[in-house]
Amino acid sequence: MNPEGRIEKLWEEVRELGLGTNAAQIERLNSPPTPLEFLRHFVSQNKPCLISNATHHWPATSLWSSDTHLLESLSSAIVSLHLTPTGRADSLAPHPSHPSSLCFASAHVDPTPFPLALRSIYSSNFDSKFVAYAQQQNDCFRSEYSGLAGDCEAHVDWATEALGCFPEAVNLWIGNELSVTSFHKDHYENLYAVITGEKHFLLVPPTDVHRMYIHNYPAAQYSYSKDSGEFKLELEDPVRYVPWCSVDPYPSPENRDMDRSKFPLYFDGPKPFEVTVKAGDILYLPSMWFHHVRQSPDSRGRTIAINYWYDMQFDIKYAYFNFLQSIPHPSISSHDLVLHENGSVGSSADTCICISGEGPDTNAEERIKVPDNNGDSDEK
Ligand SMILES: O=C(O)CCC(=O)C(=O)O
Repeated sequence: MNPEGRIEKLWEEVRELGLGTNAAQIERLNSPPTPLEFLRHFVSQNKPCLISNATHHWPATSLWSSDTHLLESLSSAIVSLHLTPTGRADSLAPHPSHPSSLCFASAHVDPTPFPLALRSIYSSNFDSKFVAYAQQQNDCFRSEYSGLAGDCEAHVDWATEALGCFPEAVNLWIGNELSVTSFHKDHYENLYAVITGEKHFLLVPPTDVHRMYIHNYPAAQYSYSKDSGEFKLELEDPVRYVPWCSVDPYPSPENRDMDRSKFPLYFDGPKPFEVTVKAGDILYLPSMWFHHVRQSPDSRGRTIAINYWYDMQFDIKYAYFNFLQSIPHPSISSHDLVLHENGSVGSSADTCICISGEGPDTNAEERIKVPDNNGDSDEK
């Protein structure tokens, strides 16, 4: 079998043997598992699951259904509001000086009184000057949103017991349907709970890393001027490269054909696992799984979620993943032109070599939200 066929066989076998399914569905549980079940059937197998009826005992499920309690509890809180022109933060955007190539664009982060932040999220629409998403990730629930501490559990007890540690970070996410999170992976075990509205995840196992076309992109940041109501996208100085997934699973109609031909391993390969997380559900999103996230708001126009990041084990699975990622896929060549550090334009494959010296940086393409103890780079 040629190397291409062997990698494809791996995608197939992981679905058949590891995940027990070829259908693009993950396992569903009607109530929380015991710590032992969770550890045996899901964490140790790096296998996602969706748990219904997982948060009905949390005060947040009733208290956050209107804004009254949120506004009272956070009346004097200053929160980090992320502003972008389109709702796509931490995603690829046209390079500011070479629009035919791409850069990795981060949001303008605006420290904002919570009542104003909520109003800005409500007023984000196709015609507004910006799309606002409260998506600060550095453990924001326990800092910026500490006024809501009593509304959700401090940790997910069955996960804490299974994983043998408390969460490293707890984050709150408030947005509307315009905010989309692009494909990436994290070095955390993620317990993701939706309180109101719905989140739509696409999940791709770590073994499919070649299908995500990870390349190094120069990092850039939006800055928003309240006076002019305009955004400027500027490259970081000195230049910093961020390895990021190139695939947009929902390309616009005008880009569809081009994207399908640029990323055939993704579009012609196995379907991603699709899961909608509803109010009351918790998604277990295992470490290293690639995920893309969209959202549908509740009747008031908001989606609110909280997630718990637990440290992952840097074990043999992690070592295998790094090994797999270091193997070039024979069919991935120089489709994408990206900018070299010296300003010349070259192939993305070249760029990886020219930046890291050792092929793609296997530790850097996830969004690192908290200072961590594992020696990974801090991208945000
Ligand atoms: O909810 C979102 O927009 C993104 C969530 C996410 O990427 C994560 O929990 O790692």
